[in-house]
Parts: sequence; C-alpha cells; structure tokens
Amino acid sequence: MLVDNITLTVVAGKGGDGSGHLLRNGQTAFGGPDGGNGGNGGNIYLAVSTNITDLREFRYKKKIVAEAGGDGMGKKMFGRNAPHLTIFVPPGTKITDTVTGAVIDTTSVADSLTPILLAQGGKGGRGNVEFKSATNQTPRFGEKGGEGVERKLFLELRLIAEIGLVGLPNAGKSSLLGVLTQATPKVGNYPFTTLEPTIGMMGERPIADIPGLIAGASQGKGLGTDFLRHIEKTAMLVHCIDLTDPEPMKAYDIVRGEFEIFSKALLTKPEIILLTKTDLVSPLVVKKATALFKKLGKKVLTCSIYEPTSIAKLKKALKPESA
Ligand SMILES: Nc1nc2c(ncn2[C@@H]2O[C@H](COP(=O)(O)OP(=O)(O)OP(=O)(O)O)[C@@H](O)[C@H]2O)c(=O)[nH]1
Ligand SMILES: [Mg+2]
Repeated sequence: MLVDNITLTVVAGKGGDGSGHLLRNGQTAFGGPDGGNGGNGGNIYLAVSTNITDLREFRYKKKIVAEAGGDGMGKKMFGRNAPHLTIFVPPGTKITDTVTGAVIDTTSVADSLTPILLAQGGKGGRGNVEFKSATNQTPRFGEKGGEGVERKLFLELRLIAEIGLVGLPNAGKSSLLGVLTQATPKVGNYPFTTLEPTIGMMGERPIADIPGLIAGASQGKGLGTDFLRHIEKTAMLVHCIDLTDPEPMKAYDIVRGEFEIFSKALLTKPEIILLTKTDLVSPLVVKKATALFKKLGKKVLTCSIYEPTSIAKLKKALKPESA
C-alpha cells in the first residue's frame, strides 16, 4: 500500500549539562572549579534519497529523537557531542511544519545532496571553569544544557508519476497498469476497486493508477478527488473510457469536469484517449466511438487487455518521444 501522508515529530538532542565540579585529589582538598562543558545535542537533518519511494518507514515511527550531548565532568572533561541524525525521504515529499506553517518541498532539492537542518540540537552547558571570575573564584554551578528543538511535521508524498491513468470507475485502469507494468493492482468488476493510488514501472517510467472519479467527486462523492494531486505532475494522462458504456462522451466529460474543479492544469496536460474493452463490443461501436473522440483533436487509441497487439501499440504511444 502506498503511504502518502504522515505526521512526524522530530526532537533534536538536549545539550549536556556543564559540570560544577571542584578539584579534589590527594594534594588538593579545596581546589578551584574544574567542571567541563556539556556536549551539544544531536541535530536532525532531512535528506532526499532516490532509493526510497514511499513514507512507509514513518508509519510506526512517529517520533524521532536525537541523542543528548554528554554532561561535562570534573578534570575539565567535556561531555561528548551527540551524533546527528538524518532522516531520508523520497523525492517529491512536501514537509510542512504544523506549528509555523513553514514548507519544505523536496522536489526542488531532489538533486541536492546537502541535508537540510530540521531541528537544532541544544547547546552544551558551560562548566564552572568558564564562570570563574575575580568576584567569584569558586563558582559551584554548571550551566544546564539547552533543550533540543522540537518540531511537528506533516509529510506528504506527491508521487512523481510520468503517466497517469484516469477515468470513471470500472474503466479498466488497474487492468491496464497490470499489463503495462509489473504491478499487480487489484482488479474487480465493480466501481472503486482501487482505493489508493498505485504506481507501476513501465521500464523506467512510473505510471500511476488512481481510483475512479465520478460526477460530484470534487464535492466528496465516491472517493473524492484528493488523490488527483498524485497526477498533478505527470507529463501525460491516459484517459480510459469503457466502450461498453452507452454514453462514452459523457463519461469523458464527467471526468474532465472534475479536473476543472480540482486543477485546471490537468485539463491542458497532453492526453491520450484510450477506448477500452474492445473485445466486448462490435467493431462498429469501436469505429463510431473512435470517430467521435477524434473530433476533439486528440490522440485516440483503442485496446483490450486480451489483445496484445493493442497493448503493444499503447506502449509505443507512451514512450517519451511520442509524448
Ligand atoms: N473484457 C474485458 N474486460 C476488461 C478489460 N479491461 C478491464 N476489464 C474488466 O473490467 C473490470 C474493471 O477493471 P478494473 O481494471 O478494476 O477497472 P478500474 O478502472 O481500475 O476500476 P476502479 O478501480 O474501480 O476505478 C474488471 O472486471 C476487469 O476484468 C478488457 O480489456 N476487456
Ligand atoms: Mg482500479
């Protein structure tokens, strides 16, 4: 299953406390201050990794806490600085600070290897050595280490699919994903078989199969339109239309109508109109529907998942150079 929304708390490490130790040894009964500084708490960084494709890792790991710095000790010994932590997210993850509203969109830093500081660790407290002055030669206290920064984050993964399969429920989108890629999405002869976007790889090209849209989806009917954000960045859409539908153009208009409300950018994306399930209708129905959709001035293809030649043609049309 594709995990695409996650809340996560990150807490940087606390700084170690400075020591208030006074020198004591065989020779010295009442020595001066010799307390060392505390170490700094660990920072938490964010980095993008193309080896990760989803946010699954954070599903059960709701809180990430970096280690505290070591406390300072006598003999002017400094506490150790805590190691930093880096959390890795897939490219395309949008991170929102739920308190400040600040946003980090990793699509823009996808190529950068520089981790981003999410939460600064607390600074180590100073030991009493640093507080020695003319007026107070024997400070008996050490400074407390600073608290690490805590942030509550909302992570949202926008799948960067290159091709999006769209259409009414039952149009055959998932069946197509199954024949175009190695993915094995659930296929069923009923609406809303697909509940969450699924991605499959056609060679190196990610294809997203999304749930079906119905009239009123933008008002929350069916499964809504929220998942459309997964195909906002695709280079191309394949609009699947079931040829057994007596009103194929209406099917097309319903889906486009929902696009218009969700995001007009979807309307202007390059698109292939794919008339599906040719094996279930007569050649005349295929011909008529093809002529009808050609009038829109778009590329129209027909297919059946049971006719390999039609699938081969579709694959060819989905190659980048033909986009
Ligand atoms: N005969 C025939 N049946 C098909 C073809 N493509 C899909 N189907 C059938 O149509 C039904 C719906 O297919 P799905 O792939 O689940 O459709 P979907 O568009 O993903 O549906 P939702 O996930 O509900 O939006 C299933 O019973 C499929 O077996 C086809 O080319 N020919
Ligand atoms: Mg489906």
